[in-house]
Amino acid sequence: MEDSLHIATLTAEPGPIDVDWATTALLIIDMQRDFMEPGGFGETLGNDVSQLARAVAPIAAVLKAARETGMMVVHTREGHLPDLSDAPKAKVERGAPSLRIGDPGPMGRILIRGEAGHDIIPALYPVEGEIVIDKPGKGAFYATTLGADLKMRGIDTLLVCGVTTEVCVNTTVREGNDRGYRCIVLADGCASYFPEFHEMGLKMIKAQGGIFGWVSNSAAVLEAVSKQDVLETSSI
Ligand code: TIU
Repeated sequence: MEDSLHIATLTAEPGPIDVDWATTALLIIDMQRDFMEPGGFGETLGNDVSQLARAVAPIAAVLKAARETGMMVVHTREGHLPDLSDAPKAKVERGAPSLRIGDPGPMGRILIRGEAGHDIIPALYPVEGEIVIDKPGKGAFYATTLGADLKMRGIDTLLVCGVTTEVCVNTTVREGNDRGYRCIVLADGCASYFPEFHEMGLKMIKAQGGIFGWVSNSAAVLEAVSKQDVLETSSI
């Protein structure tokens, strides 16, 4: 009976999904200054970083609700060790960026752990008790403890948001789906440097009956959380 108090139905595509907040984690992907702000990795690749700002407020709202609900919260950061020993040559030498991974930039060395640019933006900064996963790849499961951390907490469902939709969010959702997690992507909590890739990235997840997972949004999560509060109040 106690368990049922955590359960809510979330409006999503391709269809509604029942979620139990006790076995759900909010997974916030790479909301780092290196992707969000001028002078970081994202801009060195030639991108307009202002395209990503729209995801911040929806994520902040869901993060607040998750903290109030007691949901597990995980933040990820893409980046590499200062000696680049975990950075594949093929990644460092890719393309023709204005600055390469490890080069000194206005926010410190590009995409290097411990540098200002590598850290999470102040609006979404982790608080004590939240897990921060440092990942060398695009997916959050590859070469990290994320799988073990989720297993320890009995998590089976992931609310996924962050940047960018078609790169690190999609890669993580595909990894999570293959590992048996129900992945629910929050459309307005994700963003891409390319609006058309954002749209297609979401479509790819929910197509074919939800081939990789579900697509929902921040308002649906807030509504589901508020209904759970009513349920708990009325049961006292
Ligand atoms: N370039 C791009 O769109 N994304 C990345 O390199 N990493 C993440 O998505 N975090």
